[in-house]
Amino acid sequence: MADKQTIKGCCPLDCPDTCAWIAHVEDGKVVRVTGDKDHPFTRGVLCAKVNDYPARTYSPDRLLYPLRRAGKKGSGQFERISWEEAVDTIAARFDQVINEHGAEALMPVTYFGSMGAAQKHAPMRLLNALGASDMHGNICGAPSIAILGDGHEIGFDPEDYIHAKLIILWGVNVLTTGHHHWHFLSEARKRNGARIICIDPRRTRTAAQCDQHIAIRPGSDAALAAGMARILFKENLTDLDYAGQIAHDLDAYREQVEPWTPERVAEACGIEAETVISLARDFASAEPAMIRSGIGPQQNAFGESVVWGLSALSILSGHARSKGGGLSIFNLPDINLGLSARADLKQEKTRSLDMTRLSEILNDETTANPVKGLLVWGTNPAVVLPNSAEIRRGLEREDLFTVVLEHFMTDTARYADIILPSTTQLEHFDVVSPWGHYYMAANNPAIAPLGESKSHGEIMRLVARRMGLNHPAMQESDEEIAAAGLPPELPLEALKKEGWRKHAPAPAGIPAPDKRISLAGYPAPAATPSRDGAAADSLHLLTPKSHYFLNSSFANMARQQQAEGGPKLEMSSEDAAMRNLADGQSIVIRNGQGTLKTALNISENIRPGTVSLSGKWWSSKDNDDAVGNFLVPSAWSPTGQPAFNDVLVQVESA
Ligand SMILES: Nc1nc2c(c(=O)[nH]1)N[C@H]1C(S)=C(S)[C@@H](COP(=O)(O)OP(=O)(O)OC[C@H]3O[C@@H](n4cnc5c(=O)[nH]c(N)nc54)[C@H](O)[C@@H]3O)O[C@H]1N2
Ligand SMILES: Nc1nc2c(c(=O)[nH]1)N[C@H]1C(S)=C(S)[C@@H](COP(=O)(O)OP(=O)(O)OC[C@H]3O[C@@H](n4cnc5c(=O)[nH]c(N)nc54)[C@H](O)[C@@H]3O)O[C@H]1N2
Ligand code: SF4
Ligand SMILES: [Mo]
Repeated sequence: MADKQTIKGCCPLDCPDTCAWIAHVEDGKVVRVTGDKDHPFTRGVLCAKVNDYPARTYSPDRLLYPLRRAGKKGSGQFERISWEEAVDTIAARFDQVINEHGAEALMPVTYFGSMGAAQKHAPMRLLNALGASDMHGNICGAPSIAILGDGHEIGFDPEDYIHAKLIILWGVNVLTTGHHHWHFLSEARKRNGARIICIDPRRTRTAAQCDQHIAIRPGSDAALAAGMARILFKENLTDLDYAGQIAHDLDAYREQVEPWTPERVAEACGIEAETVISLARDFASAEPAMIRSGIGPQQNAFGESVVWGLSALSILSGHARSKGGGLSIFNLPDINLGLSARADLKQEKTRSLDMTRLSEILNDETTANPVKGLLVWGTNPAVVLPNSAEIRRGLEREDLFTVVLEHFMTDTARYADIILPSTTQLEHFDVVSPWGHYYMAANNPAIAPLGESKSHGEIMRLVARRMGLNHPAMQESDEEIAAAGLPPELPLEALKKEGWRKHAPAPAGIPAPDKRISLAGYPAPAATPSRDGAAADSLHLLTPKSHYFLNSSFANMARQQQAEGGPKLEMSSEDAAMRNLADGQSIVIRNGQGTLKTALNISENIRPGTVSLSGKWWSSKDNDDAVGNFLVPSAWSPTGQPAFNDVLVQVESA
């Protein structure tokens, strides 16, 4: 008889849903993972990306041994070495960088490949103790982080979606990017007859399930929000009593939106004036209405104008004060797992580098203190950052010593000097804090690490010991590292045993008069700057999330690749006819930044003038180099969001 066990764990990926899973172990092998039936979001199902997660863990392509570069950077040629040799090399090279250039010449490059506190933050503990440069910047939703910092409410308990009477899905593809939220939206439909309206240049999987789809021109959402606010003011559809208690500049805001007549909005957004008017009225009259917004509309040169505009609608209408009303972008438990990184270990304040500007950081030859050593983990910058060609050029530098912690030979790992094999979520302990609901989750390891893979906590401990760092924090266990940010009311032991526990933040309430916020900070832009001087036949390129990949994760997995069906550019039949292009044919997408070759997919699901290349494909897999970020120039919004969705291209037959 097989020895069977079930282990409570959770998905580590950068996704709003943070599912709780059960790992089914038979004779020491995970045979499957299933969603936890009792978890209020997971409800027994994972998703199209993750439901075969053991295939990732047991993949024949998995990196299981330390590797040293044995060819040109980027060539992917490596040789196996022992852990001892790998750790010795890293310690010696980091020491050399510190002695010759100072510790700030070491730079962390990390994102949310794993959102687990230990996987995400343990390596930072090492760099903090060494006095390396700090890292900041957000490649995902910088405007949302900025507006949070300014005191706006951009989240509420998504379990309250069921109370909404009208739901606007504003630039979010829920059924692909966080499908467990759909349950609560459709519950609102069932209970209250709530209408669901989707605003997206593409007719997505989500838009197809909505009652109304407004195929807006990309980059014009702030104009629509301003136009709606103008109607709210004009038709007395505002809750000025409430709004005045929240914001201090209602008059300035009213003036700011005054020029946005329905006709002008219609022109900017490529929609009907009637649509603007009815949307504003429907939104105002529902009791309550909610807006759930995603990341797509923020990823342009003025993402702040979008999130500030949506927050203004939530406040002016008064919906923010009702259960199930208001704005939902990030729904965050009030917990700071970042404490696991132990910033307090730094002896002195160090400079902080913006990871979204990695191409500049690596290639700037004039800087007084260039980066000479990189520690990369939980991210694939050669694929996910703008200006991919320049990122790769920077990573090729012979004087740069790069260490990458990875599961697979990603495009980034190919540029490493040393690659260390990381454990997957089935092989280590961790704690995950979600960004789309309030259920904290623990991940118990289901099996021992495969091959010679190690958790990031273990890697930190090894290198720290070798480098003579003897602060007790440098030898804490993974569980201790993961628990560093847990509050007393959420003890680690309880979380481990129960698997997950809700930890909602306290309600925001009405601020003191001198703490009121501003609505008028980021006006809607009068015109889209990237269109100035653009050729008449330019198309607006979007690079949204794909259904079967999680950013660039899983783009190397056979099942997910097959389901995704290969990289293809989605284009309207109108645009294809103008260019004499046929469905399925090979095409070239180009702009001043770069050139890509893909297949063409003629589709009625995208508005004319806009094209879309979904999925973060790798160039090291046979897929025509369809790395969208070869076409994305270095451009940022005012608070530092890379403008991934603010790109113009030309398309022609290959
Ligand atoms: N399957 C899957 N799920 C994921 C991810 C994944 O890669 N794959 N990634 C995860 C991550 S990191 C994140 S941040 C979330 C993101 O979740 P979402 O925000 O839902 O994802 P995106 O595809 O970036 O953008 C959503 C939609 O915005 C639209 N859009 C683009 N530009 C504009 C615009 O100017 N205006 C409007 N109104 N719409 C616009 C796109 O067409 C797209 O359908 O998803 C998470 N979940
Ligand atoms: N053009 C364009 N660019 C984009 C976006 C877009 O929509 N369009 N989306 C942006 C957004 S929203 C985001 S969030 C970023 C995402 O960018 P990233 O955070 O870089 O996301 P991934 O591409 O999934 O890369 C994560 C890497 O971490 C690795 N990983 C996962 N778990 C572990 C672990 O436990 N240990 C180790 N060592 N590695 C692990 C995976 O193998 C993978 O290579 O991309 C951004 N870039
Ligand atoms: S990627 Fe998201 S939806 Fe899929 S299992 Fe992980 S948390 Fe759940
Ligand atoms: Mo993201």
